[in-house]
Amino acid sequence: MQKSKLVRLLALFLSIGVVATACSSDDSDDAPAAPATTAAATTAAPATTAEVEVVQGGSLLDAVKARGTLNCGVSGSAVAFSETQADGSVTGFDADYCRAVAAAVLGDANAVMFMALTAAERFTAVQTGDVDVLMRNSTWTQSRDTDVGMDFGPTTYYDGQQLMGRVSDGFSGTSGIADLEGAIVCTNAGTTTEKNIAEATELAGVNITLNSFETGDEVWQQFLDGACDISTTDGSALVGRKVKQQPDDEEWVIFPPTPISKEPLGPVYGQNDSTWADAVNWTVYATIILDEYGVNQANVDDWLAEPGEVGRLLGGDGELQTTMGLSADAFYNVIKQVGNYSDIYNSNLNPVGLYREGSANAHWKEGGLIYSPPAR
Ligand SMILES: N[C@@H](CCC(=O)N[C@@H](CS)C(=O)NCC(=O)O)C(=O)O
Repeated sequence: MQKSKLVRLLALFLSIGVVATACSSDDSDDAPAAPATTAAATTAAPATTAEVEVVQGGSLLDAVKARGTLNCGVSGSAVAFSETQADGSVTGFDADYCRAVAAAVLGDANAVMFMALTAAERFTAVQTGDVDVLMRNSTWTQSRDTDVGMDFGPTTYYDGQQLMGRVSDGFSGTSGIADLEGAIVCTNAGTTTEKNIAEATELAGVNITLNSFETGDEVWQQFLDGACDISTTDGSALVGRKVKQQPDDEEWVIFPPTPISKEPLGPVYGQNDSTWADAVNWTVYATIILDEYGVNQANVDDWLAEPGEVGRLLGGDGELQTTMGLSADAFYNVIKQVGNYSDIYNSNLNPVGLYREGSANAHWKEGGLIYSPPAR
């Protein structure tokens, strides 16, 4: 066994020991905790089952390959990002990134077991190993990255928090925090958006009533019923919900023009498993790099003989993929079965009116932030 691997395994055994000790006072059960149902539980200590699975297999990458399916956490009700359909299938930008990882790791984009999670449940599901990866409009923050046993992958969607109000209440596209005095503001429990709005109004000396709900559907029902003056969350979710619930209505208005926060959304997985992290991260990077070259789902077969970076990523010279534990054609499978970044973005987000052009999600050569390290 390589020394580095041995050291890593020892570190994992030690971390399990620490976790077991930390849990012993209030949690004698060895089974993974059920997903949390309250916001407070998002900081629960990790259970050990997934980590044991990782130790035995060396990495979650081996465990997922042995299982043959990817367990992927999603929202299930985030319009255009992950929506559970009547037939049980899940569609959307985040759902497609679950499929992309399955295509890379398992050669089959359909080998995904989706798990719908509320905002408050999602991080416990990562910590316990209930999901291998979370693709659930989850914002990368310092506390989440450092406090609760998780690592974050590359940002797939640069978002920011905005608010939705009614024109008849006096709100317009240029309204701001200062206009919220006395408003009943609704959002989801266990989110950055809940914290951001509380902080922003407090700092501005504006008094609001903040009501937090477990699911997005509850928030929107409250807003529709008139029980909330304002609904606030990631701007993309406001746009999606407006299109879904009030497509032709000018009454709902989104503001302020510049979001009140940064919400970089992307994959989340258990910490300290860099082999697994590499598999997820380079899946995302491959969709970005191949997009730069114009290699997409429709034309990928025409590029197979291409030299250089495209050839390396598509498997002609696929040593980089095999070295990281994937098949040489792992990223060919991603593009062929799911698509490149633009394919995934445009097919899911254009229909609700979200476009890359002019946004932070544009290609870096077009003034955006979507950028990948080189494949070499
Ligand atoms: N990005 C924020 C918010 C994520 C979040 O859960 N947003 C809610 C409010 S839109 C959501 O996605 N709900 C699904 C829905 O809109 O139904 C975070 O990571 O805390």
